[in-house]
Amino acid sequence: TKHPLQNTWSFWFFKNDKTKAWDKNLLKITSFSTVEDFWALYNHIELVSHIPQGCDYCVFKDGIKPMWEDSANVNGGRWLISLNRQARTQELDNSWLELLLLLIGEGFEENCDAICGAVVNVRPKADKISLWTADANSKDQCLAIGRIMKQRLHLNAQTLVCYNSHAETSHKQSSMTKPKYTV
Ligand code: M7G
Repeated sequence: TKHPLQNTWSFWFFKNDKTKAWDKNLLKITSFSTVEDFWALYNHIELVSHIPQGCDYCVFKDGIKPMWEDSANVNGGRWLISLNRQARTQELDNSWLELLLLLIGEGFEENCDAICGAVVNVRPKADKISLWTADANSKDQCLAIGRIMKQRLHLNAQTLVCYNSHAETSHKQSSMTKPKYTV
């Protein structure tokens, strides 16, 4: 018998096709709800360090679309880690897997219900790993989640991890937005 997870999760792929609108490139590939089905999927797909530039992987709780507009995300935000190109391959793959295990293993203690999903963006300048939470205004909850993420991804204490609300991210004009929280 398979080992059930607390939640059912969906795996999404963002295909970098500039001829299409952003949301048309976002494809729900499959869902899983057991440990075994998670590993079957993980072992079947490309490591994130091998997917083309401009593409994303997203893993979200079933029923939540990996977009700002989803009702589960609209008041939320994300903890964001940027990894420079030298970090590609090992550190990128390791950190993404570690974050997935935190998600599906419900590693955020009393704040698991606030977790929506996780995204990895493969980009020319810097890859990004982010953890999306439901309520950007719940400061203590956001900070508790951010501290666990920072610790479990083995980021050194000097690395600043920043949280922004999706409202800020979606309205920003430049790439520099003052973080709402940092850990
Ligand atoms: P990105 O892929 O998150 O990061 O956003 P990047 O700038 O490093 O590539 C790129 C663009 O995709 C944004 O400026 C938006 O035009 C679009 N986009 C990204 N997200 C996450 C969303 C979303 O949730 N909703 C909508 N409507 N557009 C989005």
